[in-house]
Amino acid sequence: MEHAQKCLYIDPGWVTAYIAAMAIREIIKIPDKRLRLKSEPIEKIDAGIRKLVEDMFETMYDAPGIGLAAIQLGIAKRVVTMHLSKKEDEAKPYVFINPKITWASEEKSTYEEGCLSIPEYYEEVERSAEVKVEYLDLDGKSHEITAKGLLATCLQHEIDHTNGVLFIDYLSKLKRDRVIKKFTKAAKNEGKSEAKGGSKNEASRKKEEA
Ligand code: K1U
Ligand code: ZN
Repeated sequence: MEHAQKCLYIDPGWVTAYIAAMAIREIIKIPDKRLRLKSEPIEKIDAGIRKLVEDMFETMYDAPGIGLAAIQLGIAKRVVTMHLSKKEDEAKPYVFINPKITWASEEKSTYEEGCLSIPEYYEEVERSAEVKVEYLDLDGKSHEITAKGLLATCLQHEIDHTNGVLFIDYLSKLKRDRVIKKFTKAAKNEGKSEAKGGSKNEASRKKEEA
């Protein structure tokens, strides 16, 4: 009996820690107005910021995506996570706190971009081929990175998010209006079904499916 009790005992502290570590958050989608906010700089890298970064990685890998800005989780702080495809040279997890473009090349390059806040919509966008970006790491240490290829594209896309800019802003008004209209209609329909069938978001639906 004593043995059985020992085997069944689960430390509640460990369970709490385990649940706290598993946090896939909801990614907000257009036309959510929060995506147009200018995010605030991080003054102090504390436990809250470290937990936010963990959750951003979980959410980004789950989506799946190669980059994420905190505002896409509805949090207007200048924090970006990134992990490019394994095929790329720069394939490692990156955290950029208060990222700032300090130089952008005149030379341009075009890439077919996507956005987790505008799912399943891809369009070619022209941006600087090379950029220099200053940022802090999770220890508050300052760095400057020189990026080209997908890393340069993704950095510009994510830094745009921290300034309330979306990749559709670089498209023609016709294309932009068309995609905004489509997502506005979808959000309204979702609102109607939520009223009928409860108000579950994507994150809680995924949790139930798991
Ligand atoms: O910021 C975001 O919305 C994430 C976005 C980043 C990005 C992609 C392409 C060009 C610029 C910026 C994405 O991750 S969209 C999804 C995506 O590109 C992808 C997903 C799985 C595997 C490979 C790529
Ligand atoms: Zn995006």
